[in-house]
Amino acid sequence: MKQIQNFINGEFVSSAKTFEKRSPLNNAVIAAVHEADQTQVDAAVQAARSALQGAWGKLTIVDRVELLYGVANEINRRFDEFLEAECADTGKPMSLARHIDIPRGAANFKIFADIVKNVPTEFFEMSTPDGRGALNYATRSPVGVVGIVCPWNLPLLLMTWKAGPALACGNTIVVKPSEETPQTATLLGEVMNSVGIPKGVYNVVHGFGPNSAGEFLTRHQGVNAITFTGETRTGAAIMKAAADGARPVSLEMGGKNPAIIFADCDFDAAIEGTMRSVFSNCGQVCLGTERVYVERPLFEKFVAALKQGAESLKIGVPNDPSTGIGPLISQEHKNKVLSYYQKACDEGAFIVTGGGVPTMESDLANGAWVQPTIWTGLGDDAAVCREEIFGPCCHIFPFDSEEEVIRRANDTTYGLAASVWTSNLQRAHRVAGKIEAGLVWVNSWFLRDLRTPFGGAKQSGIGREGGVHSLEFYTELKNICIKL
Ligand code: NAD
Ligand code: 6OD
Repeated sequence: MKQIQNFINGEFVSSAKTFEKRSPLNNAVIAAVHEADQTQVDAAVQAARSALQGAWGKLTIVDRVELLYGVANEINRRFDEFLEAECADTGKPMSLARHIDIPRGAANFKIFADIVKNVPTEFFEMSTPDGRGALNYATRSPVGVVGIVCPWNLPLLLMTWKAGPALACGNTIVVKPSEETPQTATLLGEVMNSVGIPKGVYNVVHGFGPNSAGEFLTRHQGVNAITFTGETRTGAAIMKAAADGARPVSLEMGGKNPAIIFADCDFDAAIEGTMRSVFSNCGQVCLGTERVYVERPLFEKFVAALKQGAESLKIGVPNDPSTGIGPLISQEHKNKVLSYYQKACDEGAFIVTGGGVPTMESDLANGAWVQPTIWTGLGDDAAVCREEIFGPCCHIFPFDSEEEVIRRANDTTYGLAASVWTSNLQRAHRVAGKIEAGLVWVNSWFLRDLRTPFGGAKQSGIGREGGVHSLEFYTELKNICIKL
């Protein structure tokens, strides 16, 4: 049985207790994961503190970013190992992970190293009563030991999206990967050692949330700042833990994202983009679309085309190049998604397509498979139209006016992302400006430039990361005033 250990102070470390990692493809146990106890989390935080005060803290920015370029290169050199590990844990199509997850894992180190190396500083000259003046300039120092708590949907991408900038800014980190996806964070430990990142800079503790490594880490007073991606409910619990010691948090949380399709859109592009935003990664993307609003004259044509797209997706295993959609992450998540499929029926939805479990070959029969699903006919208040499902499904509504669709799109406790499809430039600006979300795509979806701010409005997030916004979280700014 494959053993997935913790990575503490540059060493792979076993725990007294292990838990099973099961394959989403067939529910078979694929690894034993070592669950860090309180003592091991203490050791990881202590190792991170020592590295901060030792070798890592003493490096110049130039030397530090060179090491991080090395990490990016080494991920690319060991690309296939990361790909296999990520697809084994998640069941996602290799074609997807090859183009999104693993390249972004490397890019998150390279791009934030570039940003940190090139960021300018503030400088103000001031006059003083004695006429001699003073100079002010701001410096950035690391915040210290950063705790990173991660979800399972894009494991390497989302962990390195935080590890990259945190390390580039000179911090040391303790990562708690999702219990569902322990492998790539652990493999990254080998990379850190092989490129010469000092011991204790990067640590990984495995386990669950409450009364396990997640809670031990976020409650730990040796952790100076906590960055989290996951469900809104969990983010709220982490915020409470961080209040003890008044420690800063960055929270990237859930969404119930709208797509707004105007009748003047490029139809094929809108279908292609909406297909990706609903079904990519089996619908397990926080930025994905679960509510689709289509201007009435286009409604029936759009529903028919999305149905055809959904039915043409091949449900299959990661290494089949024709696979368009894999399984959900786990049996537990499958049960949750299927409970929403049932709720849609109970609430009287019209099932355009899907709504159940596909028939799979016998060796895959126990996997976390569900059908891509589209509903129409429900009101805005139905549970499947208000609550985040995080599965390959959406509800499509008709709308009649711009004002109406903006109001309905904003009628949610979430505010992560939206996409707007129109060929009218003025309308694009107007609607994008009024949508209550951290991110609005016009005529696209998941186009990411890592220099831009990323995060959620309302209950989808607290704070922004990306570009200099990451630097705001991962550094302490200090103003130095020199009297001349
Ligand atoms: P989750 O909140 O269940 O778990 C996330 C992580 O938190 C896991 O590592 C888990 O072990 C840990 N955790 C759980 N309870 C904890 C506690 N009390 N204290 C400390 N740690 C705890 O989320 P998930 O199911 O892994 O991921 C899916 C969710 O993540 C969805 O809601 C999705 O929208 C959200 N998400 C958001 C973004 C974003 O950028 N906004 C990105 C990806 C996923
Ligand atoms: O692209 C990113 O940086 C990012 N944080 C994506 C989040 C996807 C959510 O599932």
